[in-house]
Amino acid sequence: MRLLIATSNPGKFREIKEGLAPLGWTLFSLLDYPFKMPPEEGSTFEDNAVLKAAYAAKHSGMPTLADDSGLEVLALGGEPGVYSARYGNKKTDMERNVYLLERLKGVPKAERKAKFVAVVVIAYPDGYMELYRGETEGEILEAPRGEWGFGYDPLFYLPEVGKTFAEMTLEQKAAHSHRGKALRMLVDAHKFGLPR
Ligand code: ITT
Repeated sequence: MRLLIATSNPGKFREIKEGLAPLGWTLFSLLDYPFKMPPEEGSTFEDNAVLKAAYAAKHSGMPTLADDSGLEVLALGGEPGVYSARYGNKKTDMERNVYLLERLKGVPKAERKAKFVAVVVIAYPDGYMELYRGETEGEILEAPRGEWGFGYDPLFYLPEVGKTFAEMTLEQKAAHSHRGKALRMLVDAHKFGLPR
């Protein structure tokens, strides 16, 4: 299958490409179809993933995958959630990480639980859609650790692995991550046949 990956986030693109590799599909990016994506106005990850995938499928005429994802921090009532990419109106990953640490100042380790969520949607030009959701629970550290990944990865710690996402290889992150889980569901559905 030929599939457009409608994301402008290079970190996500790399992980999606890796996750879909077992299917052997031909992947395209927004560099191949340079149209402007719509504003993400939904109040859930599902709403935004559907909005992005359906819009890009309509404008490209191709089956299109979109990923809407984010971090939910328990002590902050689920913030930043769907606002993860623009938390505190900060422009860079580094600034958003600093802002998150400020918001969590004084919150003890036991209360720094957080969850990453990824919703991956494939929209087809005829309106058919598939939706997959993956979640991973962890803790927000008091200082960043690790060089890899993107976004909040240096602050997101998995106690069972003893590493942040930013200290993991691409393969190790995929084995544990919200996005890895959603993509494995997609791959299995396509390997074993979708009811369509
Ligand atoms: P597209 O909409 O173009 O795909 P985006 O980065 O704006 O790119 P989202 O609106 O889904 O995508 O925002 C997701 C944000 O959540 C992302 O910018 C990161 O800050 C954070 N995030 C999501 N998955 C992550 C991951 O695996 N590791 C670290 N941060 C992640």
